Amino acid sequence: MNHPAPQPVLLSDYRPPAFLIDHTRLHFELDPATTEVTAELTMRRNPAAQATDRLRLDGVELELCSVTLEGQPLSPQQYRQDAESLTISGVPEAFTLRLVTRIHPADNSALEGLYLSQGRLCTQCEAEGFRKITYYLDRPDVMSRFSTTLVGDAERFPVLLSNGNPVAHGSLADGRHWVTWDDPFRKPCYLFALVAGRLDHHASQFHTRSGRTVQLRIHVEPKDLDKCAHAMASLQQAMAWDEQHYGCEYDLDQYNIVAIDDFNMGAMENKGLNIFNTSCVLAHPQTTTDAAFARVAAVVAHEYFHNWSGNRVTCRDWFQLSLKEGFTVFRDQQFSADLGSATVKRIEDVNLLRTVQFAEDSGPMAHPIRPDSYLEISNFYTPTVYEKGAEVVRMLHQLLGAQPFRRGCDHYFSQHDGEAVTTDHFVSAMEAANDVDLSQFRRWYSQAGTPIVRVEDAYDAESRRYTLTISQSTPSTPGQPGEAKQPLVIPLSLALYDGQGREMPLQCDDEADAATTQRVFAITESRQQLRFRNVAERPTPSLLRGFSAPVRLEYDYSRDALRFLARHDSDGFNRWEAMQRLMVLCIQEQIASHLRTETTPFTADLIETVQALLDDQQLTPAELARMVQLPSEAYLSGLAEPIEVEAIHAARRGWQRELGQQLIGRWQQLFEANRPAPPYRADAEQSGRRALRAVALEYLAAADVSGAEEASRLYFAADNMTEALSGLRTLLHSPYPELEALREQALSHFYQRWQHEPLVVDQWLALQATAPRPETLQRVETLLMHPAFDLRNPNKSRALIGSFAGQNPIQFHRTDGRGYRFLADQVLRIDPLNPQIAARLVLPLTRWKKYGTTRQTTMRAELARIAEGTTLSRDLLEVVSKSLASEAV
Ligand code: B3K
Ligand code: ZN
Repeated sequence: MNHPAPQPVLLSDYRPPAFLIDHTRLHFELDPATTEVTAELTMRRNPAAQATDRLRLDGVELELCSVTLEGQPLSPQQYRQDAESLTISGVPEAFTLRLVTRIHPADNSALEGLYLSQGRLCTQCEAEGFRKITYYLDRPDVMSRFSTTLVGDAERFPVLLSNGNPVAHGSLADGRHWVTWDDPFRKPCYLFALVAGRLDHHASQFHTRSGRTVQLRIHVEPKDLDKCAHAMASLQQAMAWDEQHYGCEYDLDQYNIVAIDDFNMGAMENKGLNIFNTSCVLAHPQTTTDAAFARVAAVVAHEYFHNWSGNRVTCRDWFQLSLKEGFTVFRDQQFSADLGSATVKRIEDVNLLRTVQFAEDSGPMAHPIRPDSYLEISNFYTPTVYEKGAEVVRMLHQLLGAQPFRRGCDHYFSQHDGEAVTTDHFVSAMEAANDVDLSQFRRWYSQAGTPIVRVEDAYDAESRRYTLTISQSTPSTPGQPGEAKQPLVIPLSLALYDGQGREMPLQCDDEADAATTQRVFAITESRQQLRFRNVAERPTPSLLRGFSAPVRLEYDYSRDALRFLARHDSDGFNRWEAMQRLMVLCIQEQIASHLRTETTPFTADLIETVQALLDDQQLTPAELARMVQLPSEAYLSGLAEPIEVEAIHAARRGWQRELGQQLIGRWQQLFEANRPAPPYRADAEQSGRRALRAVALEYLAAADVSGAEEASRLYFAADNMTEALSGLRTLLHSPYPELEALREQALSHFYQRWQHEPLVVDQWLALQATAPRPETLQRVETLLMHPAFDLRNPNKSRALIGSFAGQNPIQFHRTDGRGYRFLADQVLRIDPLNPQIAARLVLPLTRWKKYGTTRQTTMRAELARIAEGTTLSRDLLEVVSKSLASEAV
């Protein structure tokens, strides 16, 4: 590669900032072509840092107009400017610095800093976007009080929003108007935001527990005003929930949310002014699926919860990202669990963790939840930092107990309010509030990789003793050889079942009475035993209940034991897990048979167990839907090495057809019986029924062509997006050649009907990109030219390119390598426009090591072709070069 190698940023290089900024006064003359930004910074040396009179400010792609120090204009000889900074030497102890810069929002396609989306100006500053707005100390441990004046054309920008509370406004003679916002809470610049444009809003209020009234507003395009009620209700629920469960109350007079079409991720928690991807805020039964309704509620809550876990207490540096993200994900997971079914929520969260995060952990980008080095921080907003980070917080909750955990949180918030801290401060707060020692637990923050927990058991009928032998190890990850990994504290929640399906009392060797039937044991050694006495018969163990730790559990469950647990385990998650394990075994049997080009009969045990579950009145429709759904190809791939793409696909499909055909009457009956009574509600009860109907429909369509025709009828008759998409997807993904015309008819009907709803068009693109059919790639290539597609819009490129590469294994991994070439071509087109998105989309290629040698070679050749680009962004360079270098690992 012929790039000058960018230098990694290291956690060990952290030094406190040399200067502090007490007050930041910003003045924006807004214009899409050229916006002028005046920043007046009240600064002083940091008494906690080594004294210097050399001030270095961050700034990227800025046109510097003037620099004034203590009222004196500086000449260009008095400062130094390079591509990333402005340095002024000889600054006094305390001073005011005034900087005028110009920026060009309309040309900003990276969607970081100040940019234009559908005629509206908006910002994204986390992690390091503020330096694209003005020169500043762009690091989270510099917290400042912000006052912001926005000036803009009153016609074009009637709404002018920033952080905090509005304190003044006025009009100018030239048709412009202005508003000044003041944020009384000190914050790092990554939480700064502004929005200017034509927006309508949906308004409501919230009365805090101390009696203050907060004005809540969701700002959207006029056409989307009817899609705000769900987000608003979710916000109000989240505000009440955080008061009740964490004692956290909102602190400003206003809470504004703005929906934006062009956004790199889901949403952003800017103080008092959240900016959201439209996909995470708009919801209406006609255009939004149940899953998307749930996502809106979760993301609205997540951003709201950041007001305390992130904004009031923020991160010292970006290595600490999981401090706010892991904790906030844990909080939003708790909130969603409280709102709907805790079991279903846990199943969904664990499914995501095990498919996406475990894959990351076993690939070239594996990193601890607190990374210690990066080239580009944007690449570390990962499932590891977020989802595994949340699991680490959950383990603290599990090990300490709910009340002690809450005491720790109270301590954390009260000790560190207004500060920028580290993950270590969080763990220390838990220790201090509860008088415990969590030093070994801290390894979870620094050690990467998914631990493997191996359990073996022995029963001695004579002495009535049962022994579990537990060993743990963590595989090698880049920079961390397996031999160097240390044992972690692993909370192992378990119960033992007798032959009648009853939980047995847990009486450990060293304890007097058997107090409970479920316990959480803290496993701390590489190898350790748990010994139980007075065990009347050989038990069936229910291990890692509720997925009590983010590990791969290995225990040689017999198929009978799995069937038994799937029927009897009182832990809803482990019931599902037993089914998953049973299905994995059955599918693996078929995979092996495909690889030997033999046929192996489908075993009766799975069919019988599914049938028994379908008859089980105790399960809710939502639980049943998850329990009888086969594990995804992505999950099955994570268990295989090398990944045999075709065999996995065929084996899973084979089982789907078999279960479909064997239980056809039951699927039909479930499909009919679970139609929710109108009107539509996206609540747990109704969406559970629709989920079950969708699963039943998939089995029916796998069984024979009439099921796929049923799917088409559902599509055309549906009065809500959940069922319309369930019908359309099932039809589209079904294998019957005779339905070709029907598929085309349904697809064009869908587009005709929804072409004016961008989020629905995204679904239309994703559906086509994920169809496991040989012609899909050709179709995706054609769709790149469709008027509905826009390479600059992240939702569109994720829907078409991201879904194809990430969710259509059989077509992406085509043996002719065209899937890989397609992805590399698109990544090379996107990188100059939007590096963050390019670095995300490329990820499926970086996992080459998991595949057979032919695929490895082709995938690596495409990565090498990307790496040859001379103007690669730092984002893409980091991901691609780490993947290519992983040869050596
Ligand atoms: N904190 C933001 C993510 C910012 C990503 C910047 N590349 C959203 C969230 O986690 O709430
Ligand atoms: Zn977050």
